[in-house]
Amino acid sequence: MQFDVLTLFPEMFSSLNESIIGRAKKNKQININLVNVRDFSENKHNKVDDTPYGGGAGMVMMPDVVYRAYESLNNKDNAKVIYMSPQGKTLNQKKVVELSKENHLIILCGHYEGIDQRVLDKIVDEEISIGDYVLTGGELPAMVLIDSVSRYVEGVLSKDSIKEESFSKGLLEYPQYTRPEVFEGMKVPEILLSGNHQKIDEWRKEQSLEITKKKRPDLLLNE
Ligand code: 4GS
Repeated sequence: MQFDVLTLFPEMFSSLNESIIGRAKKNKQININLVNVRDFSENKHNKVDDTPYGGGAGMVMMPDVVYRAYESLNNKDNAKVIYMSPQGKTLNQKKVVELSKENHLIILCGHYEGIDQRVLDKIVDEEISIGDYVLTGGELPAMVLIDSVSRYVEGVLSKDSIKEESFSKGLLEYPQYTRPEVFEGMKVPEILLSGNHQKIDEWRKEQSLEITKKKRPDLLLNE
């Protein structure tokens, strides 16, 4: 899967070189193309933002600079353009699965007070928020989107992980335990040592359901 990211801070995305997403990049299961919007400033000081018309605090990213950065991608396969913004629909797992079926996404990250509305109107297909709080930029949200969507790209996770996840669809995870068998006087639940895989599956399913009822009953109502 191809991700193109339009950002003023491409270096922030170096965290995607670690762990599972780093491996997916090395294995060419995903490709993340970082486009530095600043490279498309035609100003001698590489200026990318200006003060807002009408006054007010902060700076606004200029529409022509963002547009040139977008145009440099030659979006010929008509990839969906996503703008990370608190005004978008809040990301959930259903949306993540839906987006993982695309083979190319373009993600636009705003910084400062935001981006001139005219270029958003011209190029953005969909706005997505990662939650109801205000960040300094869309870079962390873009990384959240790339991470969550990449998990569903063929080969990124093991077949077993995918199977387990679809088995407990929409529920919270059951508790996990590893060695030692006794930690600070607390024993691992006996059933997990029994070797009875059918009973273990039943126990885990029941734990998932109970934990979800107790901590996030709202998830049980969502389809
Ligand atoms: C989010 C969010 C966000 C809003 C970007 C203020 C800089 C900032 N983006 N989900 N301007 N929450 N963006 O806070 O996506």
